[in-house]
Amino acid sequence: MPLGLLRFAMSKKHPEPRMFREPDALKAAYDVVIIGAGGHGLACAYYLARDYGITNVAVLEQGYIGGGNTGRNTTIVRSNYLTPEGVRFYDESVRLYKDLSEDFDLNLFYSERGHFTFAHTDSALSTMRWRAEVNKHMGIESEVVDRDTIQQACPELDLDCGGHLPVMGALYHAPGAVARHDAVAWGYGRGADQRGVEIHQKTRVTDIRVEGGKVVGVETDKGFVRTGKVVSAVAGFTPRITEMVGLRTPITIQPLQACVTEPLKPWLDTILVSATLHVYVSQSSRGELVMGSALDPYELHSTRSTLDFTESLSGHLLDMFPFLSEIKVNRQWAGMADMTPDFAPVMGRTPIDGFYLDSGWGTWGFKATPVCGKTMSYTVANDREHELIEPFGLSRFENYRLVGEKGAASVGH
Ligand code: PYC
Repeated sequence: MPLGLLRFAMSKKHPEPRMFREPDALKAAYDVVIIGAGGHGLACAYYLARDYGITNVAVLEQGYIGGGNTGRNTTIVRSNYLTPEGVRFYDESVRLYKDLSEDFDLNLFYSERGHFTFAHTDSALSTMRWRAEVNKHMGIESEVVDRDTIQQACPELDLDCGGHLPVMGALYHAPGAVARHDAVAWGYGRGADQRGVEIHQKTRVTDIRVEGGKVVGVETDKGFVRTGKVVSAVAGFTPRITEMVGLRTPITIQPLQACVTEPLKPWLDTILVSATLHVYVSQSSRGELVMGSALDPYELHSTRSTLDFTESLSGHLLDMFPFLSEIKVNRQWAGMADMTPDFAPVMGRTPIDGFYLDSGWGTWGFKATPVCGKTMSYTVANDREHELIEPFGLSRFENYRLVGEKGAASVGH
């Protein structure tokens, strides 16, 4: 490294501003406490401060910013869902994502790639048609395409998948995109911090105090803080938080694993999903193939990775792209997916006054980040559900008003 550059780097004359302050001790009281400094919690804090002027907010994080599911996904953004409720909700998220880099003045590497979900059977093709019709009806760009169109978009693909499960067609969704996941959390964190929100990392919530059916504060490993409003945005830790307030939900936790290969020259510029082969894959701006598969088929509160996952995913990837057989897998990881019976989220107020849930993300929390921030901040500020999240209340499980979204999962779970 040239000496001049090293001297510049070490000099105190040009300090690089840090992205966030590190606040000292917790204050005695906040207007709102948000549990979880992932994308969702930070987005809620950001919009509370920016849109409602509510800045006396603490975001409490047991680990570090974006270290949970925000940093443990495959960064896909899309809105080609199955139910009108889901389509409307995720479409707003896609709309917000498009402007986010400019909004933050931070490059999120938001990259529209087009998203193909393959159908290998007649019944899968009819679900794709169903989704395409719902999508088009709601103004979303989605259409069923034939084999030639897929082959043109990705000449490297073996459409017959080694003769095992030929691709018959696909649902094509032009706005499908990828973005840099950790930068999404940093952007929201920095924006919230600049507006006065405190982000306390390495601060664990140990209990939530409820008196007379109302939240009055949270216990943490750094002391008690008073607050009348607590937002839980902790994905895979949701059952631990809801237990603190004595709330029962049908949320269960299952690991969702993913991995990346060594970097390759750019060759894959679309996002490809095969529900039947349990594969989704895209190429990152660094050249790595980012890929994942179905949920681990059991309940487990853990982020351990398994060889079994990598072996089976690699086998299926090779059905699609035999020429990748010499490529190395560089890293793998797991998130803890908070699953609901109908694959729709659980959002909004709860029977405990002042306790709000942003949960039930299953396998699509990352793509919902901006719309969650917008709708949860509205709900907390106004004590009334934002209209986009009205269908996703916890009470739907008692009232038999489920929002069946399983057919929109990338892969069969
Ligand atoms: O729903 O697009 C998706 C997805 C990709 C990875 C996990 N879920």
